[in-house]
Amino acid sequence: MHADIFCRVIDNYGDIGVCWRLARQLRRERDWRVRLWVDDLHAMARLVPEVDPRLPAQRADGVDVVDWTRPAPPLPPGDVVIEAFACDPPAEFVQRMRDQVRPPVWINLEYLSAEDWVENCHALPSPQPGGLRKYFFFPGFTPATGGLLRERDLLPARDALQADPRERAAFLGGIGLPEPLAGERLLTLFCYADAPATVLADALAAGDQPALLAIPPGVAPYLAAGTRGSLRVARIPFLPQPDYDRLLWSADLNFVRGEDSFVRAQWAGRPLVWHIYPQAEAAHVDKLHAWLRHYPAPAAARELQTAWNGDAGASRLPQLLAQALSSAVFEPWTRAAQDWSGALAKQPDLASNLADFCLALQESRP
Ligand code: TRH
Repeated sequence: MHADIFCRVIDNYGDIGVCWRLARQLRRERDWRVRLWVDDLHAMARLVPEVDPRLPAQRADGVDVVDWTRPAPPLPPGDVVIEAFACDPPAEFVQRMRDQVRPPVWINLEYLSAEDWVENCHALPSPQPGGLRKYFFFPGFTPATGGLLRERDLLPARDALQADPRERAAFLGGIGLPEPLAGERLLTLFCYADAPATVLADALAAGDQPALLAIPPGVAPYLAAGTRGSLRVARIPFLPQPDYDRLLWSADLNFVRGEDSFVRAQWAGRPLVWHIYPQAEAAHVDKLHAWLRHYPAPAAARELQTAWNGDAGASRLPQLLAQALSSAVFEPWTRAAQDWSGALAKQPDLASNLADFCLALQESRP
């Protein structure tokens, strides 16, 4: 099979983060030929340092990467065309899709949401001009959705690192983080600019639980490296995607955001706090509550998520942080996070679901 994946980077790193994982997985695990069209190779190069943003076309990890800011070369479409997040492939390319004797299977890979309506919309076709059909493919947390991206070797690699303190220490040292001291928790912070990160830092500094807070570039720039009370702040470099996974596995608690780091923090099997991408008319609040209905954390840890996102109870944030980080809550939260990751891992992953869906559609056509 030969797939074209189209990725438009709207902002930040989540669009390319998701598309790159999918491209690699289809290549590695299904042996598909994959061509990934990206309109911001500079963003991609931060996650995938082997990518050279100056090149119009290149191969990375077996995937053909095409710079989509230049006039599209007249390449024939593959068997499957995946547009990420309704990003609209170029009109000439869609015309070439129509011109095929057997037009490709066309997928719109949608944003992740835990809302109930996703199950009803997943896999629905949408008729397109010229006789084409585009299918909505929704990631999600239940078997009636497309599932979550999870590479075959992900959880064994996570388990190996989590079981080996020397490997963890070597990894943390390699990215320039000091090794956590005995009894000190490692926390990571990846959030949007409006997150109440100062409240978090103040609460950690004032608490009795020692914490080492690792912060990537561009996040909460006002929190400088150094020690204050129980808190040590460390500024870390932006990591290649596989190392960011390892950081999440190594930490005791991950503050994550958007879509892809949010999913990866769930695969870390450790407590997480989600900073959701803000949407018009506060649509993200429903999305947050929908996920919380699934996430089996103790009450204080759940309330912390809404307070962190500025929803009802924001003024209670310091108190909720203290509560959620106390051993009485943090220990059950850690166990619940492991169980949640284990329960999700029983479902098939998104790339496998998507590949099987495309194959079945192909076979069912005349
Ligand atoms: O960067 P994000 O906020 O991305 C997005 C976009 O805003 C997008 O428009 C929106 O639609 C989507 O979220 C929901 O957050 P996200 O999704 O977590 O993506 C971050 C990616 O960056 C993820 O693949 C992990 C990666 N990353 C690294 O590879 N190394 C790092 O050091 C860090 C901090 C992140």
